[in-house]
Amino acid sequence: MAKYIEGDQNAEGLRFGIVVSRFNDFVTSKLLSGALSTFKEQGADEESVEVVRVPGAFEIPQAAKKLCSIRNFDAVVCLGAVIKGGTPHFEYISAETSRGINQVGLEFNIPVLFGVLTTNDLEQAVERSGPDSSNKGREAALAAIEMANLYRKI
Ligand code: INI
Repeated sequence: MAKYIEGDQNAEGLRFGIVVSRFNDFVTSKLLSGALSTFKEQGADEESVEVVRVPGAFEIPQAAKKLCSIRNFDAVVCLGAVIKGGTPHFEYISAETSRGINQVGLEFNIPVLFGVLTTNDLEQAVERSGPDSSNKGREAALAAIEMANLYRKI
């Protein structure tokens, strides 16, 4: 016999922060739409979701850390798009962004979700930011709701 603990996908009464980067805005704005509509569909109040914009993916962990330190969110969703170019720049930005986002969640004991696309090309980014369930902003928002409910139960 064991007791199982897991979160559900009811967002009523939960507070969410979203950090979204402006770089590759034509993709990140769609990730943001996917996350916002998912929070709404799952029952979150509009005023319980706050959106913070930063210049690029590299700045996402910094803003997420600031949010976690001064606001009382149940979860923070990070959204961005790092698209590979011809130089090693992509590797530095994507590695530091993912590492930083993970660190913030562990440091503050708040679910901090990774909705940052790291793709080889624009086509892959577009495929993952469409209006359907493949939208990674939507996926990150659903994971945020589940984790926020899980943290309340543990
Ligand atoms: N920022 C991104 O969010 N995506 C990218 O693809 C990207 N590329 O390719 O350079 C990018 N660079 C900017 C970076 O995130 C910082 O904003 C900048 O270096 C200032 O710190």
